[in-house]
Amino acid sequence: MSTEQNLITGRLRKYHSNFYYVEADGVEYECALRGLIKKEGTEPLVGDFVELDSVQPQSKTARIHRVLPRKNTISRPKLANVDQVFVVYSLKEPDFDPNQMDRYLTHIELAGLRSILCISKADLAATNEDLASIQTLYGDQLGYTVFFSSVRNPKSLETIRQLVKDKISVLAGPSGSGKSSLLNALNPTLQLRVGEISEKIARGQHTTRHVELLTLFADQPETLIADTPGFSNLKLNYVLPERLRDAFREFAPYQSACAFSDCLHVDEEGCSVLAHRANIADSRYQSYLNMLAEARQYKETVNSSSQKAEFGYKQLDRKGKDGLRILRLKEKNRDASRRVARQQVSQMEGELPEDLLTSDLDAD
Ligand SMILES: Nc1nc2c(ncn2[C@@H]2O[C@H](COP(=O)(O)OP(=O)(O)O)[C@@H](O)[C@H]2O)c(=O)[nH]1
Ligand SMILES: [Mg+2]
Ligand SMILES: [Zn+2]
Repeated sequence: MSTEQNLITGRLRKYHSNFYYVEADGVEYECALRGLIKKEGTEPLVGDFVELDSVQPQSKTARIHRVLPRKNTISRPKLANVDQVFVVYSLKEPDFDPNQMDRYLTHIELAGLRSILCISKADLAATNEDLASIQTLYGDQLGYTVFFSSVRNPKSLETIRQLVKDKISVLAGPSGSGKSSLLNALNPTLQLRVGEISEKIARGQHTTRHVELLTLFADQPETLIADTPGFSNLKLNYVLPERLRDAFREFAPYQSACAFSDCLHVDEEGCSVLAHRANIADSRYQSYLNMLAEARQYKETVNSSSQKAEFGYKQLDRKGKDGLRILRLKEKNRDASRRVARQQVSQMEGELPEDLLTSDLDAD
C-alpha cells in the first residue's frame, strides 16, 4: 500500500462529465475514481469528504481513493453531509402550493435534516394575511423557522445571510420559485442563470443537471450552498406508512393515546388524532393522506417481494426427498427468508433508496 502515504483529504464540490471536483487546502482537483470504489458500493456524493491519492499539484489532478463516513445523505437533491435545507416556495408565480411544500418538508424530515422555510417573492403577496397564515401554521404551530424574502428588498435577505454562516445549506423547491435569484442577490458575482425554462422542456429531452456546492462569500470558506434545479413529482413511495406518520409533527401530542400503536389516523377506532382533528390544519392532513397512499403502495411492493422470497425457498424444499431433513431445512430456510425479507425492508427504508439515488437529479 505504498501509494497511500500521500493521501490528502478534501471535499467533493461537484460532479461533471465523469469527473469529480474536490477542494482540498484551497485547491480544486479534477479527480477520477479509484476503480474499486464502485465495486465497494460507495459512490461519492457531492458534499462527501474524500481521500485523494495520485495527487498531481501541477496539473491539479488526483484520484478519489476513499469516501469518508457521512453524517447524512439526502436523495433529492443528491447530497451528503448537509446541515440544513432551505425550502424555497414563492407566494405567486408560481402560486403557493402547500401540499407540494409539505412533500418537501416531509422528505427532508425523513432524511433527518433541518428545514428552513423561505417564502419567496414576498413583494407579490396580495395581502399581509397571506404571509401571516403561513407564519402561524408553519412557524408558530409546527416550529419551523420561517422567513419571507424578496430580491427587491435587500433587507429581507439578512436572515439568510445569518442562517447560512459556516454551514452547508441547500436551496430546494420548485423551478421558478426564485432560488438562483436569491443567491445572486446575496452575491452578484455568482451570476447564476435565472428564469430559464427547464432544459428538459427546452431541448425536448431529459437533461441531467448536477448539483454543486458553491462558496457563497469569498471571505467565508466554510459557508457552502447548493442551488438545485426544481423537482417535480417528489413521491413518498420509498417509506413505510408508519415512518411517514411519525414525520408529521402535529400528530405527536395525540398519537400515544390512539387505541392501536400502529394507528395511521385515517379511520381507526379509538384514534386520538382524529378526535383532535380540529387542531390539525386541513391542508396538512390532506398532504398526509396524499403521501400515505404512496407509502401504502410502497408497503405492498415490499410485502410482495418478501413473500416471493419465502415462496422461493418452499419450492426448493419440495424438490427434496428425505422427509425429516426437508422439515429441518424448511425451518431453517424460513428463518433465512424472513431474515432476507427483513433486510430488504430495512434497506428499502434506509435513508437513500437506490432508485432515488441513481437518476433523480433531473430538472422539471
Ligand atoms: N417579483 C419577484 N420576482 C422574483 C423574485 N425572485 C425571483 N423572481 C423571478 O422569478 C423567476 C424565476 O427565478 P429563478 O431565480 O430562476 O428561480 P429558480 O428556478 O428557483 O432558480 C425569474 O423571472 C426571477 O426574476 C422576487 O423576490 N420577487
Ligand atoms: Mg435556478
Ligand atoms: Zn390514530
